[in-house]
Amino acid sequence: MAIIEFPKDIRWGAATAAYQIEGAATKDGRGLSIWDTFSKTPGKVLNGDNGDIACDSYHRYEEDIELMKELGIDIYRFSVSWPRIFPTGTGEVNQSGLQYYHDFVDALLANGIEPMCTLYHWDLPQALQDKGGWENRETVDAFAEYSDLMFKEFDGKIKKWITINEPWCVSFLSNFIGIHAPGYQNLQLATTISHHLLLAHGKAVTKFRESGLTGEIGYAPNLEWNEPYSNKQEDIDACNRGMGWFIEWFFDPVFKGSYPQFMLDWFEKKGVTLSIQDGDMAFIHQPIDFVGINYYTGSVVRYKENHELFDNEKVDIGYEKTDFDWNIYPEGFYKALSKLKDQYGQIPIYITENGACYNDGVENGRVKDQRRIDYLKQHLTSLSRAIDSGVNIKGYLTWSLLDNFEWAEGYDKRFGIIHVDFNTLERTKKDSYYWYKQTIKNGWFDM
Ligand code: NCW
Repeated sequence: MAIIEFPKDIRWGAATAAYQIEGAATKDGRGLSIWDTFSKTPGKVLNGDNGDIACDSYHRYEEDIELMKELGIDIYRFSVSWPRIFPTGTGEVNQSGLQYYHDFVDALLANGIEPMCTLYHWDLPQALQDKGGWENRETVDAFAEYSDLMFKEFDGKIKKWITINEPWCVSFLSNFIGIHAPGYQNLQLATTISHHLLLAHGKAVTKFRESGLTGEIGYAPNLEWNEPYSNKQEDIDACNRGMGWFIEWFFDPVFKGSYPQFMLDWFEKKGVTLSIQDGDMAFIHQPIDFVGINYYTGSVVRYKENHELFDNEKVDIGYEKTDFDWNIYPEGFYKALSKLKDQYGQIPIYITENGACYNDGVENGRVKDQRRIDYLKQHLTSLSRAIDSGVNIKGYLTWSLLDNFEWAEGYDKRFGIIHVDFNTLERTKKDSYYWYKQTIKNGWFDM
């Protein structure tokens, strides 16, 4: 048995996102988002589920905060629903929406929990989608306006801001692979959007700096680690292209001021061009205070001509899988963090999401999710190795506090350390909740 111990100053937390937990879809003047539209389009979400009620956290946040308090977390990461603030994306502010987040943030603070606020976790106001969504540069400016309002409104209350959650998902998963809202399958569109998202991030950071407010700001890309199937150069190159889609494409512009040439060349080969306007890169390439990393999985990849986007294919070499069918690959977590350090230096990092989908249910009042505990132990062991090797880790937030609306998978996939019965909305602490509570209290666990 080994003891895995963490530095005393590491901050522990848990994360959620507005559309996945809030419900109250028509309450207090909330406007529609693209996820309302998408989830109500037949065939888009498993079982026809939608976020109308979700965990009903909009009404039950006091109970949720009690659960957080007992858990002992330092930080709670949540997202703001843009259409609650600007029901049509821009223009008139919905004061009731703002008031809800004031009440909520005040309650967190009163309980000694620091809020970490994500400004965009995928619920774009439908009114902006109707004008082209993220393809339209006006959406970028609308995001900057919305961010600016939030910074000023919550000055002194919220000191940790995340601009965009998982820009890869917002661009490529949603507009090229097409399984998330708005559901297009167009590589040029998705690539344009990826640039606009980075620009939106940059413009929000500019607003934050101009406002002179206290606090820290960053963004939260998701990383999927890839291992080459063999040491043949073609496999290594295919693997690097696959990974470059997650890492270099979304990190180089922010930290180096340019897009990676090997990826630009590849996109050009696919007939895709990037239209960068004067001044864009200056917005994107400016100092941020931390980067949020979302890590879940890794895959083995090999070269296959004319296959998928990068002439590569995933090979199943028998890794264990979660109930989402995602490979469990904790080594990739360590390797991804090491790669970030090697390529971009010792930027302060919060792990803004890490966790696993296991669908264990309640039996006699208990949820025995030992597999989630094992997953968390393995990934926290990798994190500890990364810290020991000099990666600048500030905090770790698990995904997710609660089982919730898992986007295209509806309520079928459960990531929570707290079980939610979606009929009664009753919360039940899982075994992993108790394990995490003990780990936070001790600052170590037995492996
Ligand atoms: S779907 C997804 N997730 C989960 C979600 O609940 C959360 O909101 C996200 O930040 C857990 O963490 C993120 N990520 C998308 C991964 C895409 C995998 C599908 C690839 C299919 C080609």
